Amino acid sequence: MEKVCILGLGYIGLPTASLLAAKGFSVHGVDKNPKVVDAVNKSYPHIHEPGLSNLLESAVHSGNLMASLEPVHADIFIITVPSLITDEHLPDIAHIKEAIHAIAPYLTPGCLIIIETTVPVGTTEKIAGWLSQLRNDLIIPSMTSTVPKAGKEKQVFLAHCPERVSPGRTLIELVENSRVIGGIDQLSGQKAHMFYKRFVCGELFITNARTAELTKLAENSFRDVNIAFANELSLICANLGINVWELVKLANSHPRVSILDPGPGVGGHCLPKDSWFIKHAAPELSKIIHTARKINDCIPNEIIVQIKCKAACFQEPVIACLGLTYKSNTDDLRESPAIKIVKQLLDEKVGKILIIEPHINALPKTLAKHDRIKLVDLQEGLTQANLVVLLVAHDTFKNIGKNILKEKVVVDTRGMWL
Ligand code: SAJ
Repeated sequence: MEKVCILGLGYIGLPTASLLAAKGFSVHGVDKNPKVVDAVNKSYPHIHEPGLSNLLESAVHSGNLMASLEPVHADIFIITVPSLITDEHLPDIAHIKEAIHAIAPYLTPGCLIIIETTVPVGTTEKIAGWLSQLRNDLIIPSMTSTVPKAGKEKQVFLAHCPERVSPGRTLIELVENSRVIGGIDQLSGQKAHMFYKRFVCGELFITNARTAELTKLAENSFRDVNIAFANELSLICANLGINVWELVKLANSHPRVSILDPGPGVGGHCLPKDSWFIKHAAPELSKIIHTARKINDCIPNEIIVQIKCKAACFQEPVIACLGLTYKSNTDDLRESPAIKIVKQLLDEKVGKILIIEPHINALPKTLAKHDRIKLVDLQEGLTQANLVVLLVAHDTFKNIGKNILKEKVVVDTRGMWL
C-alpha cells in the first residue's frame, strides 16, 4: 500500500486525504493546528463540504487515514497549505516554505513531492532550490539540467499540480476535473501522472512546472476579468437606467457571448489573490488583469452607496442582509464581499442590521462585536426589516414571496428576484 503524506488539512487537503484513503492509499494528514488534527482523528470534518462527513468517517474507521502535527516517511508528499498575499498585494509563500522544511527530513530517494497550492510563477524551482540545500544527500531535479545517470538512485521527484475544484463540489471535481501536471523535469511529470491516474477520471495534461503555475493563475484571472466585465456593465447600466440582468440575459442569447453574473464583489480564498500573483510577475504587462482586479475590489463600495441611498428613505432603517458567505450555498466566509459591506454599514452606523445566513450558527468576530447587528432567521428578518439587501444567492432565498418583497425597499445585488 502506497503511503501519502498530506500537509495542510483545509478545504483541499482534507477532502483529498479522505478521498485517497477511500481509494486504498495509506494517508497521513498533517496540520499545525492541533484542533484540526484532533477533529480529523475523531472523524469530525472541521469544514463543510457535501459528502465529506461520510467519506472522512469511513476513511478514519478503515485505518487508512490518520492525522498528526508532524510528517512521516512517505512515498508521496502533497502540499496543500495556503499561499497568501500581503497587505501590499505581494505574494507570501511562507506556509509553503515551512511545509517544505517540515517534510525535508522525511524524504527518501524515489519519493514524489507534489505542490497543489496555487503559487507564483517560479515557486516550484524555488522549492527545488530549498530542497537541494536542506538535503544535499539527495538529487533534486531542476528545470534546466538533467539528472546524471549516477545520481538516479538518489533522486526525488517534484511537480506542481494545482487543484482546480470549486468549493461545494470538491469531492466530485477532485475526481472528474481534468488536471494540469507540471513536472520540474520530465520524469517528475510522468511520476505525478501515474499517481493522479489512479483516482482522477478527467484528462491529465503533462507540462513543465512554470507553465502549470501560470496556467492555474490564468484560469482564475480569466474568471476575475470576466466577472469584472459583468460588474463594470452593472455600473454602466445603473448610470444609464438599464436593468443589467435583462441586458446580460439578452446579450447571452448571442451564440458567442457568455457574460458572467454581476454581484457585490469577488470573494473566496483564490480569485481576489491570484491576479496579484500575475501582476507581481509581470507588472507592466498585466494591464487588463490589474484593472479588472481593481474594479472587482471597488464593487462592495458601490453597493454600500446604493444601500445608504435607499436607507436614507427611512428614519430608522432596519436592514435585512440576506447572505454573508463568499458565494451561494456554502458556509465559507473567506474574503466575503458581503462581510465587507456589512462591516462598513456598521462602522458608518447605517441603521440596524439583521443578518440572515442559514449556513452559519454565529456571526464572525469582526461583526459580532457591534451592538446593532443580530443573526436572525429568514422570517424574523423579513418581518422586522424595511430594507432588504440580497448579498448571496442561496437557494433558500429563491422562494421568498414577491408579495413580501413588494412591501419592502429592496437591493438585489445578485439579480435573483428581478
Ligand atoms: N462571482 C460573481 N459572478 C460570477 C461568478 C462568481 O460575482 O458570475 C463571484 C462569487 O460570488 C464569489 C467569487 O466570484 O464571490 C468567486 O467564486 P467562483 O465560483 O468564481 O470561484 P471560487 O473562488 O469558488 O473557485 C475558483 C475556481 N476557479 C475557476 O472557476 C477558474 C475553482 O475552479 C478553483 O479551484 C478555485 O478558484 C481555486 O481554489 O483556485
